[in-house]
Amino acid sequence: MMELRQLELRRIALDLVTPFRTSFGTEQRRDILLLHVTTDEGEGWGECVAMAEPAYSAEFVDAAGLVISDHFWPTLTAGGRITAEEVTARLARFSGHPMSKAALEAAVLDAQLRAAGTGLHAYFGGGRDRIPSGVSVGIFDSLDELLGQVQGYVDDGYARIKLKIEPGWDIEPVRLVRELIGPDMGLQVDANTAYDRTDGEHLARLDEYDLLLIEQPLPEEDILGHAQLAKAIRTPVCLDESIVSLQTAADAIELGAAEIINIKPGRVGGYLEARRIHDLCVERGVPVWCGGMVETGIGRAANAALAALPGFTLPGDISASSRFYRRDIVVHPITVDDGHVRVPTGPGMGFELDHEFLDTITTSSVTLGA
Ligand code: NPQ
Ligand code: MG
Repeated sequence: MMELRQLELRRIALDLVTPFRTSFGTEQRRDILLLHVTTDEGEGWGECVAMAEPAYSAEFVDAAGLVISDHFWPTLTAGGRITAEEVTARLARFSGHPMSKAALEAAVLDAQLRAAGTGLHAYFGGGRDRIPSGVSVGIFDSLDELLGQVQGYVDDGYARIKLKIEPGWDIEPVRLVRELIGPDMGLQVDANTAYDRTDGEHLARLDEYDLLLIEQPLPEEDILGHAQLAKAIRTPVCLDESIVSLQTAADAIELGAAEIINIKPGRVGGYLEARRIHDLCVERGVPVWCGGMVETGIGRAANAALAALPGFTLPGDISASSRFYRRDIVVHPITVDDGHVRVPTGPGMGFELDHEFLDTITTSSVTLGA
């Protein structure tokens, strides 16, 4: 049990190495909220994956800062000493905001694990020390640009390619990339909810390219539509935006809408709920993989520790830090070697901050007392 003493809300700005275009927008400069908690047993850091705009989900970074400082932190500290395992329950009276709750739980868990001299990898029961790494490839103005990027990632040794698709940018990019990478390399697509129920026949045309999965083709609330599509096409249907909790995962599986699940700790309210969803999927025989939200080295290290669990049988979006950033905020950024990422086993969430660089890209810092 720890006594929460202080919370720093720090905003940083980081440019992406290349613009990252998806069906919901183009990201170039990241505005990221980091949480730095001070307890009577030590400090911890957590990363909030909410984007600057409520485009991927309803959360956005300004709102995350507000709901954490005005609602979540006062409630967490009012309840006295706490463990990381109790954070979700203590915030349960507040609806929604899973990415904000997850960032708080992660910061407290980081402090707790560091105080105990152990790491997230061990906390989750150890498991693999290296995991297969996939890469998410955006939408481009030309097919040549796309093929050039994909060839670069193949040369980097990634184990699997994921292509962002949208109406008008789907069949042809997939056909050409399959041709480029050959029949044996893992290939999948992510629509980020860009299609609707009338697109079933069109999406069935992707079946001939032997895709691992099609991710979130329909709007997040259209669970029945995904179940109908799963029956209509051969390519397995994977859910991302629709899965915001253990309950929504269980229901989607029961309804036949999720043949595979992309687990993102921030989207489901934290690493502990992510672990619960993993365990449910193992029980139900549903393959899972760890999704990404273009995290810095803080979230990337923790995601790798989660993805070492046995049920993560498909390559995740835990790419090398260099896929997105020229320089990361951790001393040992995640790298890809022969298609795999080494799982950090260090104390806490497994990262060591580069404070000097972090201070140079900090755009604001507010500290709240208990
Ligand atoms: C997905 N992630 O799987 C998300 C979408 C996404 C790696 O494709 C900044 C922050 C830019 C989060 C772009 C990947 C982002 C982002 C795309 C998330 O649906
Ligand atoms: Mg996705």
